[in-house]
Amino acid sequence: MTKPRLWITRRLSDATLERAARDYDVVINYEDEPGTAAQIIAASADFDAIIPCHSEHFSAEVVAQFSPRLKIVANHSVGVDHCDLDALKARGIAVTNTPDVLSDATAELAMLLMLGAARHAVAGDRIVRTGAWDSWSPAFMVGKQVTGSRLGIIGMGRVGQAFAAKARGFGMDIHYYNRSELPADQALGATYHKSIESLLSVADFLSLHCPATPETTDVMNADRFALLPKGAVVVNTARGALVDENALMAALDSGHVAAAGLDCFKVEPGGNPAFAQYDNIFMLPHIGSATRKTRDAMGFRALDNLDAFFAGRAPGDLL
Ligand code: 8YV
Repeated sequence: MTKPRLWITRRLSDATLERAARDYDVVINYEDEPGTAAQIIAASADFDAIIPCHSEHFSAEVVAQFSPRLKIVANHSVGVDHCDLDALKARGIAVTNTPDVLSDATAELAMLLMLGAARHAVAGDRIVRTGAWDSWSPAFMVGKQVTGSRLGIIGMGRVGQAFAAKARGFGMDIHYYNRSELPADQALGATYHKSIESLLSVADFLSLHCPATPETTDVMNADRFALLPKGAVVVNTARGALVDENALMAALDSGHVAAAGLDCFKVEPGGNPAFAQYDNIFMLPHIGSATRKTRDAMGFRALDNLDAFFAGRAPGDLL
């Protein structure tokens, strides 16, 4: 039987690429540049399947130019805001993602950002690294204590719950907003808020874990930042689209928000150059899921979805 033809748009983990080469007639983009619209459109004529990352954009305009060969887009990501799902479905193309396997890695990074933002990681690192550390005082680099503080989580899905589990280890009092209240065995004592506004009023620390959709664009805007307790710390490991970046800077300028930890930005790659002047923004370049273990698991999950599809079964992560 001829193997399905597969395009892997980026350099995935070695184990993933080896397994893909064993089971598929695969073309791998070892150059690792993001796939352009023209490449994606051309691939729809040459391949039965694509494993893309969030760096390849399947907009309605791109999908409208597809040839009929492409049958499945098996994303190597949990977020699918780079895909116009309606347009893909309308053409009968199956779409899958990779939930679960990246929850812990992303939650670990959220914890790093929360702690780093709360405790002056950017300024502290620089002052030691540059040899500018020439004094000490009890009032020096005093931060905000995480232990015992109230944590607000927007989006209590898999990653939100994984972050809550880690935050419980820090003795945090966990509150959340979600489209629906979780059953007790998942909420594990976390307090449900029916509105984002109610959640924000208690969020000494706020962490965003919801998908980017038209409804969640700029979910943290000027009005919402104003509802946080003074001195709150904001963490975003989800998507840059969730935060009005000018409103965040205004809240930092006024001191209403004390610090932020960001792994995601409106513009990626690159981020927001205006953030560079803020020592109280601890930034990382969208590496929430970037651990060896998780990269292998994401690649294998995408391949599991493809295997099921080409064996005539419904992929486990069919959207
Ligand atoms: C990845 C992500 O960096 O899964 C997601 O939605 O944003 C990250 O895990 C990326 O999408 C890998 O393809």
